[in-house]
Amino acid sequence: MGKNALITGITGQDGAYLAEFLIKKGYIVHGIKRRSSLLNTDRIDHLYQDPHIEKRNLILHYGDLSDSMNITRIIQECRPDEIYNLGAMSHVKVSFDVPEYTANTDGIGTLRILEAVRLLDMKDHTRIYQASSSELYGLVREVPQTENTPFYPRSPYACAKLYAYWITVNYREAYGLHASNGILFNHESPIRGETFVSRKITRALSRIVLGLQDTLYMGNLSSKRDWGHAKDYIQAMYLILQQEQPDDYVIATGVTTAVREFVSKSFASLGIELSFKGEKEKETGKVISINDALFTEKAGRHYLDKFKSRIRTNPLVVKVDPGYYRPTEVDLLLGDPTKAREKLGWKPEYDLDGLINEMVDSDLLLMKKENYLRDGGYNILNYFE
Ligand code: NAP
Ligand code: G4F
Repeated sequence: MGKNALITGITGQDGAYLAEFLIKKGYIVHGIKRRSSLLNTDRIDHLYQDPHIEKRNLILHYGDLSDSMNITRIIQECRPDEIYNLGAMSHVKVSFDVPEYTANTDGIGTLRILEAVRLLDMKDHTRIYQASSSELYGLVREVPQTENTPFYPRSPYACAKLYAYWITVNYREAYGLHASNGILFNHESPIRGETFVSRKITRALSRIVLGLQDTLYMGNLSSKRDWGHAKDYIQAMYLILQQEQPDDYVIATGVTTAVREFVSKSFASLGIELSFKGEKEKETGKVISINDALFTEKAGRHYLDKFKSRIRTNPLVVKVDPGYYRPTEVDLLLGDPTKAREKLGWKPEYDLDGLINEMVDSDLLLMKKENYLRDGGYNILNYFE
């Protein structure tokens, strides 16, 4: 018989990819979704099955990580072989605005899962994956970061995740739970949340090229991240839970890139060359050349002349808005995934260019849809942060 998995955060980026991956492996996947006033299952709608179908392989439960009884009841009802705790208030900048909520969901939420498995006497039945984060390294103590690098969190989000990390280790050591941390570095995809920097860039680029937006306003362009593709990273989560012994693993590509470079690479993927000038909030990114053939191949000839005429009057397509700065920043993340490669046999398939290409292609397609609607007389809204 197939295994049962429970995914918290199934409606998020990683939850959606992981659910699809596990269903393909023959799992019955249970997911916790939050009640919201608008439907929030866009990322998993393609996996959705009518509740009247017998033998469904995707079953959704209403719930929230801030509700112990709800979490305990769901675990009791679905008796999962594996729990992937991906649910979290996952935006670092927003965590400065909602620190208590973040601590409750991202920190104590993890305790609620561990304690439920312990109280229900399921510790020999259920393996637990905790979504830990490279944000734990914060003001980094060494480069690159390994499983042994000391933590120095720099946000309420990272402080909450620090608690979650250690309570997972503690339940493993104190009660013998099969509970593991994946210390995942940044991972992105076409379904990444729109307010994380990668997706903000690829969406804005697409809108600028199609004439739906003039400027991309950015925060700190100099911070560096080790970016991978979410499709690679969810496989690492799965592998971690297939190990006989629970343990903690860094999951990263081993390559770090500045945010500015991510912007340049994204524009370059459509044949647009940018040059950056100025410092801090005075920094701007200007279009200095266009590769007509590449632009036409990717975006379509239809948009080329209009784009050229717009940038003749406004070539400064990237500007800085200090409103996006964080009170304390994480300047440099670079992971060393040696342990994961050697013990799990995990290796990412995507490199940064492949990731960016996929994200830009996907956002261009989405924004073309917006453009058709606008041309058809519909009111198009932008969703700025
Ligand atoms: P995401 O897209 O923001 O998804 C977060 C998920 O958590 C969503 O399904 C969200 O539900 C759910 N959630 C939020 N608050 C909740 C609550 N109180 N109770 C139950 N569920 C709640 O995040 P992601 O990128 O997939 O990341 C997955 C996990 O990995 C998170 O824990 C994140 O902190 C961690 N992580 C991510 C990265 C990365 O680069 N992506 C790196 C390291 C660690 P709604 O859809 O209703 O909002
Ligand atoms: O894309 P970000 O918001 O991701 P951040 O803060 O690194 O956190 C993400 O990765 C963590 C793993 O390391 C996860 F744990 C966490 O849940 C989340 O998925 O920002 C990346 C960098 C930061 O240095 C930020 O200051 O980009 C910089 N940045 C510059 N301008 C911006 C912007 N970030 C955002 N979101 N928006 C901007 O306009």
